[in-house]
Amino acid sequence: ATLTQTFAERAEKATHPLTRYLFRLMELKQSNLCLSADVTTARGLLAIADKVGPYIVVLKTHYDLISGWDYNPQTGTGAKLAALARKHGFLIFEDRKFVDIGKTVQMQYTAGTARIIDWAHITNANIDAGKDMVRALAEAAAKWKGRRHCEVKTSVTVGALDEDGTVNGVSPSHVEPLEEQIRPVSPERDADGRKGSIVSITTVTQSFEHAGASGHADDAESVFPGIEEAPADRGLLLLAQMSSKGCLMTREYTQACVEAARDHRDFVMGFVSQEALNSADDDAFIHMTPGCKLPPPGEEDKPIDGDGLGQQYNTPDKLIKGAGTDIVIVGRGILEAADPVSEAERYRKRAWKAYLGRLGK
Ligand code: 5BU
Repeated sequence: ATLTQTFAERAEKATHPLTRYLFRLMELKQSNLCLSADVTTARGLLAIADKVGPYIVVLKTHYDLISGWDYNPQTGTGAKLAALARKHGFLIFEDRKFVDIGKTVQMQYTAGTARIIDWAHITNANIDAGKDMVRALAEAAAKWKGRRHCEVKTSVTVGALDEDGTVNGVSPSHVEPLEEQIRPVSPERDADGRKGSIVSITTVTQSFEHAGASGHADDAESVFPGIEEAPADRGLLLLAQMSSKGCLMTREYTQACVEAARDHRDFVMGFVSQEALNSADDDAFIHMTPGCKLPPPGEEDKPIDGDGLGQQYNTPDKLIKGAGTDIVIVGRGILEAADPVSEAERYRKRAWKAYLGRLGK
């Protein structure tokens, strides 16, 4: 069923609000292209996102290969990327490939330096460690959603820790602190910041209006005026198959991903895979596929070599029309072109044509 349905029809069937939004975006922009923005600097990332934004529906990142990433939640790289996502109408997909116990992935998703959940609409997970971690990530996303309307109040206070363990000089506590870090600062401090020490207290009382969660009137106007605001949701793609040579993911593993997706329809948007995995009743899920490259213009019949490091490539036609996936993910094919913007447009046209071909149009 999936192969013959339009993205507009699937927008109606999808259970996840972000998937519905994405399918509508695809129809509106006539694009089923994702740029894998594997550049090495934050500045380069923002520049390419702004230039290629009109041609794509998803921007895929690996934040950990980017130098100069600014972690400030309100003015940093994630927030700037989210503003570009609103401007051009695309979703941000951090290709983090979470794999660990549930508690750890929750923390990696929501905390630490990058706070992926704050700026990435979509992330992905490898379920080798067992599917409970999908539930763990889903719970973290639900909690995040509950908090997002709050404003942030961060304050740093220097106070003294009393004998009884209370801190003098704590910042306003009319709202429940999300986090409070009490660090000893005085030279004669006790290493554990125990009673009598001079301490510095950082209180994050509320979470900020999360990047990417809403639109703002002051954003530069989009070239696609019909674009709606993305819903304030977070979604997960399950890493069901990989593009690389000798990939060890078995059929059983891939099938387990399909089952885990069905168990978490409110959080799992679909799959990163090399082919459509849906059965007839599941066309609500979306498939995104890396390992995509076109032969250079004018050399259409030439085979496309891998990169010598295990990556294998297929054309948009083969992936979308042949294998039934929905979105092609292209990195170096676009990034290393002499003119990445016109190359992005070439990929967009090809991928869209492959989709129309699949529909028999
Ligand atoms: P390329 O330059 O188009 O080869 O980049 C492909 C990107 O997709 C790169 O960021 C990989 O980490 C990512 N990728 C992949 O190549 N194959 C996979 O199966 C998955 C991700 Br999952």
